[in-house]
Amino acid sequence: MTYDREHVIVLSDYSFMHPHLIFKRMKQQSGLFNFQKQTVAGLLAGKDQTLKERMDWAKMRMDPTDISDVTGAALTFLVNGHGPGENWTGLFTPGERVRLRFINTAAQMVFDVRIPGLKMTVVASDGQNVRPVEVDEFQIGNAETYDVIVQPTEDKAFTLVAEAVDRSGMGRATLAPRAGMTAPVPPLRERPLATRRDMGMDMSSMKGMDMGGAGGAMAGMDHAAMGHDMAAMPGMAPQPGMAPPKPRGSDAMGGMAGMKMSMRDPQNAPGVTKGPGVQTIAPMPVDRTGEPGQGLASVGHRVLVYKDLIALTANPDQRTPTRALDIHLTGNMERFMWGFDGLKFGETSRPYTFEKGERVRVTLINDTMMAHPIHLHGHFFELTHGPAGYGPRKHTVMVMPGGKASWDFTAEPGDWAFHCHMLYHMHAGMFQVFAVRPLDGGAA
Ligand SMILES: [Cu+2]
Repeated sequence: MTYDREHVIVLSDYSFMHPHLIFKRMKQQSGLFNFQKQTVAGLLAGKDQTLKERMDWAKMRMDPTDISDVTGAALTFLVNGHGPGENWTGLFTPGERVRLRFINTAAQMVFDVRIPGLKMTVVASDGQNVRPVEVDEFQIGNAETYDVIVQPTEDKAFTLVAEAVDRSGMGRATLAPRAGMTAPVPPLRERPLATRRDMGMDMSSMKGMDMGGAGGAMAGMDHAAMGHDMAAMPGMAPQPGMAPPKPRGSDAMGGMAGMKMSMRDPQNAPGVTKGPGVQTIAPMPVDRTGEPGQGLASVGHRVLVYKDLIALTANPDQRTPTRALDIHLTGNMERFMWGFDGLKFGETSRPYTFEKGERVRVTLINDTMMAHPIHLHGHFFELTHGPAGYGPRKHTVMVMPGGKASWDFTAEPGDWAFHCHMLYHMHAGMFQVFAVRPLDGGAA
């Protein structure tokens, strides 16, 4: 798409504390930086969660306000290296089409970006062109990039808001015809709370389903054939309205109201190594790439979702994957342990291995209660939605809690880092190697 000028917008989070000190403190006491815990007054006033919900959370020893583990209490949010008060300003001449190239370089913070009064037309993500899509706001995970075009026609200033996903602060800048101008800065919005959907146990998709009494027709269904294994098979994605998997374990399915699901049932994730690093396993993870990010579900304007992204030109490799691989994102928030498939990077974990040129469908399943921006080096993978051959090509995808995200990729020879792009999660062990062999030249 054509444009008259461009500005690179680098979002970051800065702390005066040394990262090792932040990490140590989180290890000692997760939630330390979460100063937004719910209050008894809030409970009595009927705000936030009900008592029952809160007790459910307490039983799991987790805190639903833990949307982000390092917050504005320890961080300052910067735009192009400038704090909110410094007001970095990008200039424009009214009527110009201005391309803004957003990059989230933050160590830990995810941002929600908007420019009140201006529509943003998204034209690229992770450096790859997409069909233009007009939005009012988008969420940007660590390492993601979005290019948007705006066209301010009036001779006035606009505030560029990069609000921390946990609403603990914001990065702020200005777009204006002349330096020194400002526009109103909106207040921080209400913080999001993690939901049952984030726990991968939302029942709303089951409405209208015939449960047939206690267990009913579902009783005989095999989870392995109905769950993520099936979703990971090319051309076999579950259809809307299709029965979700029957959770295993001792809890019988006694109809909707009495349904219980365990968030610790290992049979819901046979490939995951069980241990202290796995606090929860989403019993019923769903594809959430059509949903706005946490905190953006009801903001009253159009928010970008991954399913809006369609590649502008056809993808170079359109072969059907010959193999499906599930990778679980696992963690223990209490102990600040993070990993893949229950293992942190290191002694007991092994690289994921691929053959050179192999076409593989990877499904990321988030068993934790936080979103993770998962990043693969050396490749662009294609999210699996959209017209055949036009899945958006990306190097980083946010996987929502209790959610899944699938992508196809063509393995390039080498050893490639594969990790959560939140610094402290990666450092804690949410890191692995994609080992693709043979190397060029035939070496093993
Ligand atoms: Cu992470």
